[in-house]
Amino acid sequence: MYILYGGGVTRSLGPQLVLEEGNLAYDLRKIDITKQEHRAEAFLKLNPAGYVPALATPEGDVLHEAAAIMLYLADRHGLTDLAPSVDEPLRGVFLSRLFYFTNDVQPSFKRTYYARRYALRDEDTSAVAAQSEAMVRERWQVIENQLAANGPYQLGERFSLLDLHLATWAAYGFRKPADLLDDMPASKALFERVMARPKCGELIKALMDEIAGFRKTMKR
Ligand SMILES: N[C@@H](CCC(=O)N[C@@H](CS)C(=O)NCC(=O)O)C(=O)O
Repeated sequence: MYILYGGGVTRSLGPQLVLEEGNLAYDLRKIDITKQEHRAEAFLKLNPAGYVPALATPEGDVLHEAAAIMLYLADRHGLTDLAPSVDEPLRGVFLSRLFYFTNDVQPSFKRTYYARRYALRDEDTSAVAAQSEAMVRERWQVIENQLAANGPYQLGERFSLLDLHLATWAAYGFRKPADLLDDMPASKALFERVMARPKCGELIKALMDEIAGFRKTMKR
């Protein structure tokens, strides 16, 4: 049995969607980041990086990094409907797109939420958030163009966990859930396809509701 740490407004939903799509047994343990539980001693013993999500494997290893967890689950359980296997030529495009998102899109996205950490002076926080948002849009446009030219999924006709991963990030939006998609029609169409999947729609909707509530109390 896997133990997934996260829940609430966190991005544990990416790994959770793979667990659900793969029919894998898991227990979800809530770590409340609004109460700093991700920096508490007990959690740091599990994941010294102090972030959620984290996944404890049946062997007792604790993995972190949402995309790595998603890929690990797909590979380990032979979920080739979620990730091309290592001997498939398409694996190269798949890895390239996954790493592009985690290395290039995600950090700017996260900076929009934690702009305060990056501003040298309090009064610069909004400018850092605005600049980070512009960077997300510019980097996301690369994906949008790929989808418009060769969609509907990131691997063309083939659905994969890339699309689950993208949907969880899109769900956050900037000022309200999923607002980034207002200017990205091909990404929006992909998001709607993911939402229509029986195991995904309700969970993504629940995340969006959590985010909408969280935004009201959140300070950048
Ligand atoms: N690179 C990590 C980032 C994880 C991350 O930033 N998680 C957020 C919650 S969605 C978190 O732990 N935030 C708390 C913080 O940064 O202090 C991943 O992709 O899993």
